[in-house]
Amino acid sequence: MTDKNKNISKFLSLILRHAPDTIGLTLDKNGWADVATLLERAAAHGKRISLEQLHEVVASNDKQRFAFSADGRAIRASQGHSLKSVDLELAPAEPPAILYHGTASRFITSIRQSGLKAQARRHVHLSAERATAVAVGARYGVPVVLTVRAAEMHALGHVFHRSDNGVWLTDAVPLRFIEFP
Ligand code: HQG
Repeated sequence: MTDKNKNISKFLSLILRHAPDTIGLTLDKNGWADVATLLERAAAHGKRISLEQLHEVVASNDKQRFAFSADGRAIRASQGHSLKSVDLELAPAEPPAILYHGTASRFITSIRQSGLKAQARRHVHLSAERATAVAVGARYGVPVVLTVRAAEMHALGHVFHRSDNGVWLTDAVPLRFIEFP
């Protein structure tokens, strides 16, 4: 991603995951924003993005964070929302035996007490690859990778979803399913 596209991606993350109201935009209940309205409201708030640029950002995004609707008229973030009102309506999915969660060393004492809980976001985020978890954890400090016995959780009735960009989501991970390094 170029610096310019990264900047637009950050702006879209803010608007489509957390705070559409900062530019007077509303998302529908499944998190979709009308593309024309998004570009118009963004421009009115000093953020000029062309339709072509938007398509480039979506296509070149390193984590494929955004997706267009089938008709191309709407756009949404594929995961990572904090907005309580958004329901992505992802189908439940069967996770692999093990999933990883990347966190920072300073959160370990708390996680050892209460397990993994969604903080500002709607879900706890897990990944199938350890390397992804290292990068996720490094955002907050010295990374620590926790191993989650996902298949066992699933067998006991915990619901998992897989976002369109491959992130595994669940409401919370109780302590007994977590292995610490
Ligand atoms: C931690 C990025 C204390 C948790 C990434 C994490 C991801 C606890 C932080 C996506 C805790 C929440 C999400 C407990 C969990 N006590 N701390 N009981 N339970 N935590 O940002 O997973 O680049 O909401 O370990 O790639 O870091 O934005 O979640 O460190 O997919 O597209 O509380 O964000 O994607 O932090 O990251 P976050 P996350 P994007």
